[in-house]
Amino acid sequence: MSATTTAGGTTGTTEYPNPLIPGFNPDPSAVKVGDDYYLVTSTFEYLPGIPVYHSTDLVDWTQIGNVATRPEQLDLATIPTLGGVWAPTIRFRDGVFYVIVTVAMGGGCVVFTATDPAGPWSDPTLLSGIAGIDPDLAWGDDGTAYVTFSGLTTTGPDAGAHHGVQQVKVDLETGEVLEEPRSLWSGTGLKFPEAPHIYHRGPWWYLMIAEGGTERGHGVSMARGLSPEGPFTGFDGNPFLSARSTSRPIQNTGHADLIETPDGGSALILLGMRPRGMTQAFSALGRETFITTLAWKNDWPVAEPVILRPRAGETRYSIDFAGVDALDAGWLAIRRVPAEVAAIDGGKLVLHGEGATLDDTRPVFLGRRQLNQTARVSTVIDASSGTGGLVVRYDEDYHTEIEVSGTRVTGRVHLAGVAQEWTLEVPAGPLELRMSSVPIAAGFGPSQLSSDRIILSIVTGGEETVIAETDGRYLSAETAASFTGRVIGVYAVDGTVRFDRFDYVGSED
Ligand code: 6LW
Repeated sequence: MSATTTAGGTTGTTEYPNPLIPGFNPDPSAVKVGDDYYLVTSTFEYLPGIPVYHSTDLVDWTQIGNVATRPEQLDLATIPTLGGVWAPTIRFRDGVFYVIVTVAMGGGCVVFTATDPAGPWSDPTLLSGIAGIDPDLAWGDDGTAYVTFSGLTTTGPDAGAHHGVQQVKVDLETGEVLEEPRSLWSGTGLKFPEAPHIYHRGPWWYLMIAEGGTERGHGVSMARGLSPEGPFTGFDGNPFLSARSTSRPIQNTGHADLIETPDGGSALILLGMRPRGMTQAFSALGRETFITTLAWKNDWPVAEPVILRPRAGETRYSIDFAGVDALDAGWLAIRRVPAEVAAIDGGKLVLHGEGATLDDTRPVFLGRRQLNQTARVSTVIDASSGTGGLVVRYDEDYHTEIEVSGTRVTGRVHLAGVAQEWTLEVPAGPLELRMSSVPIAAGFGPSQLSSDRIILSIVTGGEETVIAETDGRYLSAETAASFTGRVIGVYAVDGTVRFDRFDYVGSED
């Protein structure tokens, strides 16, 4: 099976499905090469870093690999939560694919290259003179390589300072920055001008940015000039795209990249969130990738609002480890690559605990993105010689799990250092664990404010036993104050823990 394939359920190519790439896939960037599209997103403390998705119609997408698959490509071992891989840009020139990205609170701005976007990708080239985030890569008509970035400093004594949108010329071969950063147009004055991209279209060079912050005030603004270095003049209609203060089901829309559609038109690929609850307060999945079409009027953009068009039917996959000999590209581990924490042996997924729990920053964990608003993940665990289980995770402070050690089962909710547990004894032997996200019951009251309910259950002798049911709002991007999204996976704390399968079914109910 391919790691992640989103297909079908479309309503015509000018009405693209949204979310375009569901689940924790923020800060998208895409490039069109011939009839092929490649798209990358942020991965923060997770590895492999930077998934690469492929499409030929902007509708159906398949994950074809990841940029950072080797430990030597990204050292995230001690990266703080919230830090790590922020906002890649993917571009193509003269047969070479480039991904430029910031390792925030860590190694800084780096560039990876590949001739095949499925990989392998190169080791990183550091661009040491770029103290900012959201680097864009573009070439002038004379071949000059420009990096345009958001001047938010994430390390050192200046951490937190924001110098607006800046630009430098670079030597991509050596990583040398060839000048001091120049300040460019930085939006209409809303906070956090970021996600800059420059484009050459007709007589104009366009500078498109996000501003307002990645929360509900997020928006997309555009400026234009006659040179890639500016000066740029802002559009009177900025921010020309935003969901702020609307009741649209897709909120936080921003951080866009401009792409040519198969019919020669224009579209924006951007991030958004699908908060649920009566006041649209809680987004279980975090920031996902969306798309909207774009028209041009007097050489200024006119964007359609980002319309929710869920793909029809369920999302369903089943991974039987007896039938696979390698981990596909959709698996995620924390601050180290999957091969360092898990292996397939004897037809089972085998994890060896190291004593770290899910409250630690480097647990033995292997997971996958929750892709739908409601979902159920089940696995069959053999914890006869170890301790481990099934968890839905935001980070080391926000997780909910079913843990098994021998015949003892513990349901646990851990929220910002506070934990509640439920325990029971079960017969020895393999045990099915289930983690379910279910919709809130209909009504108009306090409980309808939340996003979902999370049900922890086990199946013994064909009977499902609910261990606990908890409020899903505490595993949402807003509550966890997280840039990532729900990741559901298996883990080991000590000893050896084996898993037979990993089954996912989700829908947009
Ligand atoms: C990303 C930046 C942002 O680099 O968050 O809030 C960072 N906006 O555009 C991580 O997603």
